[in-house]
Amino acid sequence: MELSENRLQRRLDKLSEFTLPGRPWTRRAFTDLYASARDWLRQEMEAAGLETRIDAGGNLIGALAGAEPGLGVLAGGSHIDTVVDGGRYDGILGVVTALEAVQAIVESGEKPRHTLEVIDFLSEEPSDYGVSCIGSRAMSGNLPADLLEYTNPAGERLGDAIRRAGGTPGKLNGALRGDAELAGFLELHIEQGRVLESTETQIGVVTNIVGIRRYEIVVTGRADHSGTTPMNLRQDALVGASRIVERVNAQAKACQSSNKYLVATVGKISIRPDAANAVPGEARITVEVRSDDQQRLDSFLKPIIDWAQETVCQQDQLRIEVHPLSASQPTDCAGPIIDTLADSAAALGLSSMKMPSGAGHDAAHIARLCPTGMLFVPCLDGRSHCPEEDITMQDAINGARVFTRALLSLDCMSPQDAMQAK
Ligand code: HGY
Ligand code: MN
Ligand code: MN
Repeated sequence: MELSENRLQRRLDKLSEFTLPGRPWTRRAFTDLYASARDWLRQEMEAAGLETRIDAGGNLIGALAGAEPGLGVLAGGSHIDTVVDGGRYDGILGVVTALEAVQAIVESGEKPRHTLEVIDFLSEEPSDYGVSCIGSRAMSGNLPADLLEYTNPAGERLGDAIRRAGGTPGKLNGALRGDAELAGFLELHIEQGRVLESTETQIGVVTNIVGIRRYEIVVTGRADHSGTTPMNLRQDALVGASRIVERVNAQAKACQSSNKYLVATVGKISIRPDAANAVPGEARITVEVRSDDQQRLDSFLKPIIDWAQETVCQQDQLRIEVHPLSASQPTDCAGPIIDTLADSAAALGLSSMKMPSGAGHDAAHIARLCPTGMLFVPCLDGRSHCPEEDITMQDAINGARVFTRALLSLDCMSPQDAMQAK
């Protein structure tokens, strides 16, 4: 059974062409550009001999029937949406690799025991509706009805956007896959950090994926004329928000420890009236906290809000509101899949190391449904979520070979073994 490096490269190149002109790489979920990319991908899946469908969560799925359907589905995939001005490989490497692996199996004439699925999850990146991992949340029954009411800046409900993407929002009141329907899930992804590159390791085998909390904090003061309002009479919302940003950063630095991972970021800010000659009356910031420890995740923000109420708000007569946006739990990958990935790398003569993922992934949600594993390949200088993101084709093909070998190993596992991986 042979993987085609040329076809892998061709598909990566073609999928990369679906980007906003002059803003590589920007392929935001729910846009026409994204719909065109998905339509191209669907055609590639069908040309590879897969049956395609869009599930109720808006996920694009290509399936190859197995010889023993009772064994359940082995799936692989990732996402093809990007952040704004994002990277060329974040997400698409996992989708294109899963498609290449299954197409190579089709071309070998071998019939897999399990049904194999290639999945492009809807909107993995934080969307304009304030929610990320929309398709994998939906598939795992973690997209509650209140999130469907979130709106984008144009006022469209998330539920309507999912319908526009081919999903059925009315059917999202539970997991979209039955118990044990999925026997296992694998996701190949670029590392988005610099551990593999700095240790010259070819493959990362992911042990666990951080949990993520995202909040919007709205600071309200009073918009005033910047020229006629004395400094001691201002209620400057941006000054207040800036002090909270500084506090988030300081508290995250104070939380650093050798055995627990925690990072916090304020990556988005908007102010009103947003004019050079107006004192800001409102500032909105997003606070994102990531950790492998549930208790640290849950307890991070409250001390900051309490401090802000007693200081920032009192001193400058400001008000703050905290709106939780989304949450994902710290997730362990399945031991037997970790071992299968490590064994596959070794069998191919590739160096590997076990490591946590500081990035969130669809795999973290699918792990609620079935034994799940992830593997990383190095990316240049650890850069990601920026146009400088880059990998070598050798690393891409290394990842594809390990992914494919692990998929074949899992396919030959007996159902009992697979179930033990839970
Ligand atoms: O934000 C993340 O961790 C992922 O790259 N979407
Ligand atoms: Mn990303
Ligand atoms: Mn990603």
